[in-house]
Amino acid sequence: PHTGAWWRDAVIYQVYPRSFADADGDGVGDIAGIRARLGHIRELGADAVWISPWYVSPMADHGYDVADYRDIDPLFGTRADAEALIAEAREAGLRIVVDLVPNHCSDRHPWFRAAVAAGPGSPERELFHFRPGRGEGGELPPNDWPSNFGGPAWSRITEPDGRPGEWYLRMFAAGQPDWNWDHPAVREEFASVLRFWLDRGVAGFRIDVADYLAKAPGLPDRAEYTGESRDPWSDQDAVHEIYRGWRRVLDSYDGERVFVAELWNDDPVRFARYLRPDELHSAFNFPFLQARWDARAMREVIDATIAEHALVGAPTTWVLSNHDTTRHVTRYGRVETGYGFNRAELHGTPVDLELGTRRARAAALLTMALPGCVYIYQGDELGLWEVEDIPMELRQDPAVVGTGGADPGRDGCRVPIPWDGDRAPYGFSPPDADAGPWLPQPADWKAHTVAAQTGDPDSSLELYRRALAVRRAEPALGDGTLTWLPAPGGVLSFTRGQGLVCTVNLSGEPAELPPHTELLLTSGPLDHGLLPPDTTVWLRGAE
Ligand code: ISL
Repeated sequence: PHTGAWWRDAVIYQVYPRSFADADGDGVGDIAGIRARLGHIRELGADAVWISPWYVSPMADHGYDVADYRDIDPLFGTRADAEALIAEAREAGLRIVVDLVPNHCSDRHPWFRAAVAAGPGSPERELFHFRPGRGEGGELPPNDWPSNFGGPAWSRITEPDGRPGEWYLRMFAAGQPDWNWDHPAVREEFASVLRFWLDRGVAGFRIDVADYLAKAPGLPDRAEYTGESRDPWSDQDAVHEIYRGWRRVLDSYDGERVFVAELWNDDPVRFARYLRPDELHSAFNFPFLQARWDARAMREVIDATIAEHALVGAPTTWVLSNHDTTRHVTRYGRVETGYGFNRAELHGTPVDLELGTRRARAAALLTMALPGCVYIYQGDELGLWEVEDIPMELRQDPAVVGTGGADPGRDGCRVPIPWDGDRAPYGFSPPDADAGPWLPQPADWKAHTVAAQTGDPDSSLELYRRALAVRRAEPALGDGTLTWLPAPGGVLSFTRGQGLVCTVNLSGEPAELPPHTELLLTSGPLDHGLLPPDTTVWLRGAE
């Protein structure tokens, strides 16, 4: 199974550097903190670490607004720290995947500042999407595109002469101007940034909003757009040519480097186009992340995922949570709806944490048994849930501000990791820290720290460690195919070859175990030899 390219069945651990570990005591995580805690990721059994942006940034979107793609923000450390981390990780058998944000930069990026300074009609402005406004005094945005963080996707600048002037496109926050990817200088710059980090030994790139780079020609209003993609600001044909160019850059290295695309597109055919052999190697599986805790829904999305990836020969990926989504313990534990992905709608509705935790454990064993690559978001392994009671005035996500609070934002899944101790900062910062954690940690996290869970056989952490150890040792797990086995309603059961069986009970009733010779692992205790609801078991099947 563990043959061929490493990324076809890797376990990749996502670090959100602000919230992982704070070595210098300013309340914000940093690279020194990651270096000090690499052992945790190693002991967990991951193969690689994807690190959310660590570049120079005013942090309008916590690093997804980049002012210098080749250097590290002082909040996180120095370039030497990053290089040391890459080297140490390699020694520990971990590859480092960095986050690349090519759709937009920061409004403090020198090229954007130069564009503002150079005035309308200047060649500098062509690197971005500057347009005059509509209306008499140009006081209305140039088109009707919406920002992902609420309101129009445009901001108006003050011209060098002090007058209100042109507008620039920014699909996210005002501090994140979109690059004009039609411009050759933008293309050259990013090819050079790729080489810069490849030369420093990174194993690959996670590509932020990978489907947004190319825009429909003329930036038409939504009603006027006649193209084939869902929206004029995303999934344009022209984006594929960009990725073919990037792939050539990557392939000029040692063949061990990988791209993973972040893109939300539920049309399987259009999605698969990004994964063609001369484009990107892999992409996050967001349809799976959004699937309800329901046997039919899960099976449908698993089958569709496998079928669409097989068409292009790309490895499947399985993701349960990340720094943008409500943590899955909470999603699976929604009492009133049974499941919930839409955070704006469901925020604060009752959550059964015990139920959510049981399902999260079962889901973890499911993803680790499926063919392909598994992503773990920091804290998944601790069974952390969405922290929903962060007071409004302490929330930091630009999505909260942009929507006037209609969107509770993503802070609840970004709360700093609890390492040890019985109260905040739970070892996230040193004992003599100058500042508290940048987001408040819950008062009841004492039992959820890494230290508290270590050695406790019932803990989420030990379940993850055991499961990844079995996955590593079992030739049947990892890349390959699966075969569904007959199972009662609400139960999913499949074999991975060599007799390895995974059975998930998504029904409300205890279920019989399939015939087996050995019980390898369960996500929770069996009930008189039966598989209880919301539980997964790994078995050695009877041949
Ligand atoms: O969570 C969302 C909005 O609140 C998503 O729409 C998200 O913004 C989208 O998936 C793109 O996410 C990526 O790019 C954003 C950044 O804020 C996210 O953290 C990043 O993962 C802009 O760079």
